[in-house]
Amino acid sequence: MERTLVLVKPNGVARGLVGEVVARLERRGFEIKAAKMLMVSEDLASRHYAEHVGKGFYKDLVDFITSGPVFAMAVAGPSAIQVVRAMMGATNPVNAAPGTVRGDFALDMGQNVVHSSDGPESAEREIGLFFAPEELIA
Ligand code: IDP
Ligand code: MG
Repeated sequence: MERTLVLVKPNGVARGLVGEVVARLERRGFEIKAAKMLMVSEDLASRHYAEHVGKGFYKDLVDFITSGPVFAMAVAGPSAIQVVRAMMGATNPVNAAPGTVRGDFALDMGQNVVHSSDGPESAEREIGLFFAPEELIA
């Protein structure tokens, strides 16, 4: 059993894709251990995207993730990190396979609809950024 953080980014929320993403995760068999709609603050954005500070696209990344409501989930299941990333598709949606979220709903790298954690340390770190311990189902 492994946990990962999934975000439906502001364009995904605005386009009404929260249910689509939740449905795919539930159908696959994952459990949702926490979920909420929130506005990401500049502070939370800079912590969440700390690894990207200094990159050319960093400002656009923070501007985008803080631009509107985000739907955050802690998702649990076998090999959740790897399997959920596969379900979300390649970072650049142009390369994302059909059948993935990005491959079905995105074309723009900067606005690629969803986030999911890329490893065990980042998953636990990111879940801790978005959820207080008492918000998580055991
Ligand atoms: P990931 O979301 O697939 O884990 P990361 O490399 O962690 O990809 O990058 C975080 C986010 O930053 C991506 O989802 C994408 O929206 C954006 N991003 C990454 N690389 C670029 C780029 O070269 N140009 C513009 N945006 C980028
Ligand atoms: Mg990443």
